[in-house]
Amino acid sequence: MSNREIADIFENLYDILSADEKSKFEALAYEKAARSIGSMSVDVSDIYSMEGISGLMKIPGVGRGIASHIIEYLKTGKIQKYEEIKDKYPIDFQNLFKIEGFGPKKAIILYSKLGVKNLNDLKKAAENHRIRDIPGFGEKSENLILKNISMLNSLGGRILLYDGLTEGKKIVKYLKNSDLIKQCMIAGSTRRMRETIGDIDILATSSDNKSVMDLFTEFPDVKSVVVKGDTKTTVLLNIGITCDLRVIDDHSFGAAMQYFTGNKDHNIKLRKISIDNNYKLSEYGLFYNDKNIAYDRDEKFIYNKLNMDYIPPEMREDRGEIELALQHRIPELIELNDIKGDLHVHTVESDGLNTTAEMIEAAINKNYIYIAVTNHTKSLKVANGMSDGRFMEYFDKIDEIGKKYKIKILKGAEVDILKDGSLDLEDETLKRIDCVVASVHTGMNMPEEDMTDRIINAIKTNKINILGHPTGRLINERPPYNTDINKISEYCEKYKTAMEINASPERLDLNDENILKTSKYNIYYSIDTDSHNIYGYDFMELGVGTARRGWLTKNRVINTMDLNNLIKFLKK
Ligand code: DGT
Ligand code: CA
Ligand code: CA
Ligand code: ZN
Repeated sequence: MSNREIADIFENLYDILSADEKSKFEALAYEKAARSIGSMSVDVSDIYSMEGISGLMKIPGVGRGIASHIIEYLKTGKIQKYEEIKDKYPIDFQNLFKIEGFGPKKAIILYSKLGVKNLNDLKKAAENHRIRDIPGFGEKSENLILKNISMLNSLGGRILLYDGLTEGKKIVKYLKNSDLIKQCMIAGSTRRMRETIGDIDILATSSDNKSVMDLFTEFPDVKSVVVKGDTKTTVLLNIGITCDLRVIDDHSFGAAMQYFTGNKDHNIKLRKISIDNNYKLSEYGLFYNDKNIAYDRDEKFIYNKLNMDYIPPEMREDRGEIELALQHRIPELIELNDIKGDLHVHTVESDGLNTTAEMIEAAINKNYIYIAVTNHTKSLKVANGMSDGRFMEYFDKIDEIGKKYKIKILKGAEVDILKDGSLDLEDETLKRIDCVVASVHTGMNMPEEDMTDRIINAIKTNKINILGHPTGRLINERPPYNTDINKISEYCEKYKTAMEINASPERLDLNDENILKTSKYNIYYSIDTDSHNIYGYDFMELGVGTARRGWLTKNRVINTMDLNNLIKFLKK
């Protein structure tokens, strides 16, 4: 299927050419062609092979000139004019568009006057105050550019999953709230629950594209409109990334969701398998003898037609899932509904913001049947860590409060693993604890061998139930500790210590890759939110998403157990 590639090139040509008044009409011609080719369900290569150039010229918006570009692309995989323009303007448009108010026109002006090709050049130019004197910019926009760049850089151009998912849901809700929309869903990396998001992708179907796009650009969190078209509109959001909205034919929704969920490598492999089976897969459908057999069908239909199990979005990373699906061995992944409680929760007693009663009531609202209250221990002074004495008093209080509720309150602690691997609580105190989470919070720069020994020594005390945030990384902020995760897994298996999948947005620790690595061992996991207030419970969705990206089934996760089995596990 070449339609998408050709439409993208024409869209890019539109972006570039529309910057110049002189080529405005030419630009509009490309945009028109991009629009009709981008929404066609018949492949242009089929039209060309059956009807030649006159067939192509029947496509709305395609004249002889554009038709010959299409033919050129079909024959050579390139369009010379586009290659030349890319040579003339070697500009990283996509990333520059992430700056507020930046469209093709501004990008080309700054390239022509200052040689700005990318964000780095732009930053230097702004820092040296070379932008303020360019007509149409001024001091204010120079400052704004600097502010925008520092925001983008601090996030590496990508934002946390939680922020992308929250914003994406908000946009979908906003669009669905109008009566213009038939179907609307989040696609892309956000749907795959990747830990960071480069841009948000949303698909919608409607009989009134134009009004949908108007509505979209009026969304209150939109900072500026990057490109507005009838089938695709890109906006910059206040949270610092862009969002693509594609409005597509309702009958192609399943195929489009498959295509735009990605990832790219997964899609490429799937397309190859389609061809091997005499099908053609595209964002418009699954075609057999030019008939779209996926008309009005969902993603599952498409995977099944290709003799595969349905592959959940979180697995679509070309990490062996396609091969597994062909053998009908896709596991039944854990779901948010399987979670019966949260085993890592803080309260005001250490560094939480809500009282024990408030945290309990919020857990009841989540329909949980148990939680473990796990405050910090004494050596973690910055988090108001509790002494053994305070824990003992607190446990009396929990026994008392516990009687009032149907939900089971497990007495817990997040015990510091000290530098030598010993635990930061007396044995007497530990004996009273139902659920021991143990974590490293200090001395995080130890060499690999020392850090591995430190954690293993802690596990070997045989008093730990859950190894908290096992690698210590903070996304875009702090690298993981140096450890040998395989060796640690061996000891977790031997001592029945679950590894945590910490669901805090900036942690997601273990991450997907480490789950895939460690799940070869016969170990369990605990998906916990590490909540410091009642809203923290909502992070569970991120933890489950991460577990699904690590291919986990519910029987590997201890907080899907009923209370009796959980208590059995905790007692070892
Ligand atoms: P991101 O935005 O960097 O977090 O990651 P994605 O996966 O959301 O990537 P994005 O937004 O560039 O594209 C969304 C999906 O659209 C991507 O996962 C697969 C599909 N897609 C985009 N471009 C291409 C392409 O050139 N070929 C194929 N086969 N698929 C593509
Ligand atoms: Ca994306
Ligand atoms: Ca995108
Ligand atoms: Zn911690």
